[in-house]
Amino acid sequence: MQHRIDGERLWARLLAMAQIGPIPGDGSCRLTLSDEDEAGRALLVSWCAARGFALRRDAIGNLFFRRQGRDADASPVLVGSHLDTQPTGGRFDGVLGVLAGLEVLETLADLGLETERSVDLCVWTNEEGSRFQPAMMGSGVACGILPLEQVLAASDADGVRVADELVRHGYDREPAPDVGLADCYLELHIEQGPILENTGKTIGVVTGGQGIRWYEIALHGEETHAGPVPMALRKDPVPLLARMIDLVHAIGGRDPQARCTIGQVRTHPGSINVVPGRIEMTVDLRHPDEAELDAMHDALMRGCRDLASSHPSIGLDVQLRWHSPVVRFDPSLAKLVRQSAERMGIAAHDMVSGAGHDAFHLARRVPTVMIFVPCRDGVSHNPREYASPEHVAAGANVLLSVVLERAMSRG
Ligand code: HGY
Ligand code: MN
Ligand code: MN
Repeated sequence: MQHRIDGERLWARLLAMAQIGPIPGDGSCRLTLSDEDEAGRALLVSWCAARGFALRRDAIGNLFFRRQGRDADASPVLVGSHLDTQPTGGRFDGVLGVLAGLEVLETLADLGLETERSVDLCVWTNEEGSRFQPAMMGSGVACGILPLEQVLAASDADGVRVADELVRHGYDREPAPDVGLADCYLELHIEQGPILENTGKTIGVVTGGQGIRWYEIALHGEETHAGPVPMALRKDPVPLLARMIDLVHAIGGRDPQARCTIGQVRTHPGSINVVPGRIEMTVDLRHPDEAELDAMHDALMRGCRDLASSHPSIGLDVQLRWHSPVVRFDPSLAKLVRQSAERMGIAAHDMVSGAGHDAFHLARRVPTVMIFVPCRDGVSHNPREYASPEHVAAGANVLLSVVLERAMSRG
């Protein structure tokens, strides 16, 4: 017998969560550990408490809701994702994986199915890395990849630290479950790209994720008046910024699988009639092949050295802030996803994730796989982000099927 989730309940939950931190255009803004993020978490806590799913929290604010299995000693099956969003985020990125995970727990409870293994719903703190860097912070700490003290000290643009926000919201250093003891980790997510929609497939069988490198680059010149000083006498970093932009996009254009993004450019003091004394910019490089990502890194470092020497009056400082290596997910779990979709007559497509996810960290500790569903026009990190109720339900049903495969036996 093939069990099914309650698609209407899941869709209603997605719309209810979207009421928290709403922004124009049907989007969401719940920045990590903001009041909106905390309100979204509180709503989830209330839903889970109503079903008796016991909550545990760790020192970085990750949430773990457990539906107890028959064998308390058996390694649990983990499902989940994140609730924090980008500043101009959508209603599905991360939220779908969390609420589909809740829907799976509730469906198991509605059916009265006693699983051998416990099933834990995980909500990872700061997946987005927008307010606090790096991204995938909570899962990185839980997997022993990011040092707790380092991320607690991370601060936002206003100098507020992660540690300050955790204290403000009443998180304390509870003993964390060791995610390394889990049987597996399963994450449902919107694709955030155009492949599934363009191929007409409903389920993405995600076999891995591309590598990511984040950089912070500072260009140092000298502030001066925009009027009296001749161009040749200025120490204006803007011409070098133009060369840097060309360099980064030349690197990103080196092959169709390479990605480069300059997400932030800030001039200081940022006044219309002051030549900037300092310019800060960020660079995000990605590639599905680690050696190619290394080559992109080398090209960026070499290019920065060349530009620094051709602009001797301007200081150029490059910092690698974060490196998430190329990741491979578990082939046997990918096979379960493929078989589940096939059994349900749902078209599936093997693919690699372009976006980073908490599953990238989990995959370095336990067998892990992701399940994608299409998002309209491939758009995400945008209020326009949208996934249909049918695709949402299909993804959650495949998630339920794989959870049952893994949780119903100790095999
Ligand atoms: O950066 C990413 O790919 C993810 O959205 N944090
Ligand atoms: Mn996400
Ligand atoms: Mn995201």
